[in-house]
Amino acid sequence: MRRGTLPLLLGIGIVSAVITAAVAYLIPWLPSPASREAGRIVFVYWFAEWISIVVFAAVCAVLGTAIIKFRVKPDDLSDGPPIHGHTTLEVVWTAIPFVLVTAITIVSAIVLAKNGDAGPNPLKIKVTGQQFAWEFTYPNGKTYTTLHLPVDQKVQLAITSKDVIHSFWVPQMMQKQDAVPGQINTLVITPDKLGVYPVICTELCGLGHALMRSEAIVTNTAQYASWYKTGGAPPATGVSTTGGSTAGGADAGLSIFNANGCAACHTLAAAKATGAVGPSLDELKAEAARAGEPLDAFIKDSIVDPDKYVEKTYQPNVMPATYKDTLSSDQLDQLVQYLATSSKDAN
Ligand code: HEC
Ligand SMILES: [Cu+2]
Repeated sequence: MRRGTLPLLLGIGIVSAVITAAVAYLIPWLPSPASREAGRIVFVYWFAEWISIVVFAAVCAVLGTAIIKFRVKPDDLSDGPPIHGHTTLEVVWTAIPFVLVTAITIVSAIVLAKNGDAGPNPLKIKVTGQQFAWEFTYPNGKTYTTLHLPVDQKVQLAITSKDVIHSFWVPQMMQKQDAVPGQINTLVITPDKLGVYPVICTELCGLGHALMRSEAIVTNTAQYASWYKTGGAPPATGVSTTGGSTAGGADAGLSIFNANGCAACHTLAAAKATGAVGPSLDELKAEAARAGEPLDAFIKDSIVDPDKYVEKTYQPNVMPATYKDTLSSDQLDQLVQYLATSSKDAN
């Protein structure tokens, strides 16, 4: 070995390792985990990250040293020495990556198995995606538009969709699971940090996709229990229960409006909705007059058969045509009444 080669190798290696480790640690690449599953995923991430940092530093050290120490002199036109392989070196550079990759595989497999294990007694919640809203149905049969979770309890989500493929994601809980019509996919989460986290649809599912969001509210066991017992009185955020045949009046209409993703595309002052994909529902009276129909009939037709009358400057085939199947006739009536009254108030 030429003089000074070893210190140079070590020097470049250490400097590269420090720089990459700083980039990895000082920039917050990942949200801080809010579930045990996410904690394990972060562990796998750093396990692979450290291996990568060491390998990267080793490559930089060898490359840098070769460039600095073994550069040909400008007028040296001679051939290098003939080399015929190096068995030890080849065994080493095959064995080390083999061990590292196998280690990552084993750690990932263990975490995957643990993260998929719902345990003997998980809280089971049904999650339903539809254009463009989420619904969460609890063991007592009640359905909400936000996901309430008790801290430190294993939860098994059974995820499905009413129309196209969506995907359930809470960034701080890191796992994603597709919501596929006709199929139930499960996801286990064990929230371990109190807080309110976004629920995001992470599968492009149509025009309202970017607005297909909800909230996961993680509370302590006592708060959760009282929320669950009182039938989930509407939280301060203004989101309320849906689907219950006990509910009635404007509240029920508003809930149906929110639970069915109408707000993603329509503006409606009464619901604090500001969607701009479809016409403003504050102007329904004028729109019904233009279509030449009585208000209630116009609203009902527009929901059941959106392309029957298409407002000028808007496109057909944008509003989902599935509401006639997904809304019960009670819900449809409540929704029509709600829209008819809200738009009258607005005028
Ligand atoms: C993907 C976006 C989208 C969603 C979700 C959506 N709509 Fe629409 N909606 C539209 C568009 C675009 C139009 C205008 C074209 C048409 O009439 O089909 C429209 C038209 C309407 C009209 C007629 C208004 C007029 O002036 O012609 C009503 C009423 C209406 N929607 C109600 C609803 C209700 C209630 C929901 C929820 C159950 C809903 N929409 C969900 C996009 C949407
Ligand atoms: Cu979606």
